[in-house]
Amino acid sequence: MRQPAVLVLSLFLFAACNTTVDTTNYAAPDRSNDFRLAGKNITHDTLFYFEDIIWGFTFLPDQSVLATVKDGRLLHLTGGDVMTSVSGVPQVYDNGQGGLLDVSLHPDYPEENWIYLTYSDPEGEGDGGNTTLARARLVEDRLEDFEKLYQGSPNTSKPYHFGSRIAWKDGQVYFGIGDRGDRDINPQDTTRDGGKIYRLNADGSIPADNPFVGVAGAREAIYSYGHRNPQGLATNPFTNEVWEHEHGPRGGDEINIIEAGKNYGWPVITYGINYSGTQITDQVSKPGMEQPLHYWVPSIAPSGMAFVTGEQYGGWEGDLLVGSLKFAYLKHVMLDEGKVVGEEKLLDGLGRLRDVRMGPDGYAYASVEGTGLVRLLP
Ligand SMILES: [Ca+2]
Repeated sequence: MRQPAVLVLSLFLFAACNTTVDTTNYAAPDRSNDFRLAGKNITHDTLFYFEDIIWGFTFLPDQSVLATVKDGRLLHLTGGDVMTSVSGVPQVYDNGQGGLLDVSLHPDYPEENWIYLTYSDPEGEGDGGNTTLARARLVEDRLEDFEKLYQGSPNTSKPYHFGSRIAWKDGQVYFGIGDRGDRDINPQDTTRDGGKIYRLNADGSIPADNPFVGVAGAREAIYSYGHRNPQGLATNPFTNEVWEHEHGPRGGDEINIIEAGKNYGWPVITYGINYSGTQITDQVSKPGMEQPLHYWVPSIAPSGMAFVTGEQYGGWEGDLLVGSLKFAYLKHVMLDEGKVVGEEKLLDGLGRLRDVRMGPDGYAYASVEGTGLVRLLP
């Protein structure tokens, strides 16, 4: 049943709350008087109805929403059910898991009025596509000054594992490219794209202190490697660490804290097995390879990730919200001093949960396939 229009409008009309987190103070939330609101006490309202896949979304300063649709549309949602398709979006390779992927604003937007996008790019070497990070300016629902900042290469027509989310830390942009279905050649080889987290300056240049700068043959944009398919990336506002999650095979989805130059093991070590049930490796650990902070067996197929800020959800500040495609719920991952101490399901059965973000009003928002954009209400 459709919600009253007043609820739909409320997304765009709420008073701006101060949810800015002072990242110069990296203190973890004080849990001394903690109580945690139980997930069963969470409900939602639907702010924008949409059947297709909203892969990513972000809030503009006027509290309207930019949303990517996997098929290549970039939507500007300005209130009610009003949506405008932004023009000037590049052609995407909409195949399998590929398409128009994440969207993010420059952290100093609108002074630095750049919109960042990741997408499966059909241009470049070879058939098929690979993941590109690009930026452009949004001018009256047109993209202008479009620039590609990084393009994974070569293309492949495999429809798997494009990544990718965009995150920011200290003015630099991080994004991921999945292994593109070539686990035996890409993730462990830093001279190849795929199975990596990358770091660039906001203008696309490569930071001089990136870990593989000056290493013969290496792709110097690489920040970490040995990843399978990252579809969650977010900077922890309490610790200033970049957190990632990635799809494992059958079992073995992981949460990792990303550090420069480190090897996260795929496919040499994993807690998962092949979809067919056969073993990939009998190794779950190896010297020189990072252990995940947390892993899921069976797989939840994680998508989207946000740290809870503010006090709307009593006691959840500093916890993680992670979407599950497979089980069609939002997972509340409880953290204490950087460790996972509990999990619970939210919005159970609502739909394949693709992305989750904290909104400027201090509420969490999620994009749900077959439903649209919803807000979590305590
Ligand atoms: Ca791993």
